[in-house]
Amino acid sequence: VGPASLSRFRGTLTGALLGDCLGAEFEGAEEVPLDRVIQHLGSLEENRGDGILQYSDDTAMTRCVVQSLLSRSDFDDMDMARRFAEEYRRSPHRGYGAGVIRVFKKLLNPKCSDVFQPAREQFNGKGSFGNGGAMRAAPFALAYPDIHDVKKYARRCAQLTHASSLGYNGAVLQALAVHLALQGVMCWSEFLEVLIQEMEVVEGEQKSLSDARELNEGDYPFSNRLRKVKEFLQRNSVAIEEVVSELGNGIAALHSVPTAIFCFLHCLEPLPELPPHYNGLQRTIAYSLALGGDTDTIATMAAAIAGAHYGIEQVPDDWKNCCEGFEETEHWAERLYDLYQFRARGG
Ligand code: F2R
Ligand code: MG
Ligand code: MG
Repeated sequence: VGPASLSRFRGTLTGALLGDCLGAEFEGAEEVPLDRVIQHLGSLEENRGDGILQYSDDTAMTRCVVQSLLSRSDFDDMDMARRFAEEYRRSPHRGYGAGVIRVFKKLLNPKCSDVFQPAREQFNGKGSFGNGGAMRAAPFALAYPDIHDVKKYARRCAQLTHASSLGYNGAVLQALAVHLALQGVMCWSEFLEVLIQEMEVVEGEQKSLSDARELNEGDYPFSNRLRKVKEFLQRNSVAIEEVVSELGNGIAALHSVPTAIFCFLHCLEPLPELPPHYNGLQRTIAYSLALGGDTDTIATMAAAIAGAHYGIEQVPDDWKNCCEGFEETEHWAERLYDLYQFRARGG
């Protein structure tokens, strides 16, 4: 697959959908034995498809992001906020975070004039550090070829619900990872180095430093976790328990975005514990689920990166056809590709 090819765009959005639909089965489970994961994934091959696996809030919000970017041909904060709130009103039982639904309810109030204000009021004014901004960040890498735009709009979109830098910086990191994977070329160490360099700048901002200190995380928490990812990848083997205890598998962006990046990079090569016929994208999803915890969200983020890297050719039809909404996903990937190419030509 060539750099920023249509196959990679389709792979990104379909990978994200798959990760969410397949991961939802295990969300919140403390331990997920690998044979259960393999059995679950194997059952998809015996199925008729027909979108039987429903997507959760991760995809519901990603779909809003895609639809807003396509209909406005750019980032429009009011339109984006309206779509999130309307989607929640139409379909409130997609497994949204307990806090973020307060934001939607305020956004639905016609008197709400500043669409960023409800997010600022969350958690006694501290803002949410959940991974809800990061789980929907992949489309920014598909709409904007320029890395500055990818960072800027992933962050602003996340700030509609997540005012803590520990939340929105996770969205920046996730969008950057998809952006890099979409371009192809890099080896894992280069990939991580670029992410660390970018995140050090992002996390050097005053609000990032003060938010991290307030939560006793120390300075540069995302950059430091990426260094841990690097350390793990340099080893011959790493146990799932260690990945969970050092990187996390939780609902906070800090405890899930670096983990998703690790899942993608760790699965670049075959793993002895996974079926040898699995390709890289299948390995990434299976491994993400085996971590337990916030499986739908870690898998959606890891598989969006993997889909951007490997392209649609690695998405098995019988896995894809089991996911609610897969046809529209493919169609939107093509339209985002056109938008990206238009911008890349200076449009
Ligand atoms: N919510 C879930 N899973 C829970 C169970 C769902 C179940 N299947 C069901 O249907 O009932 N998953 C989804 O939520 C995550 C994304 O959450 P988001 O959008 O970030 O929400 P929120 O509410 O802003 O943050 C999540 C929780 O994190 C804690 N938190 C965040 N900021 C905090 C702060 N400053 N201080 C203290 N706690 C904070 C709170 O517990 C929030 O509720 C994804 O996993 C998605 O799949
Ligand atoms: Mg979810
Ligand atoms: Mg989740």
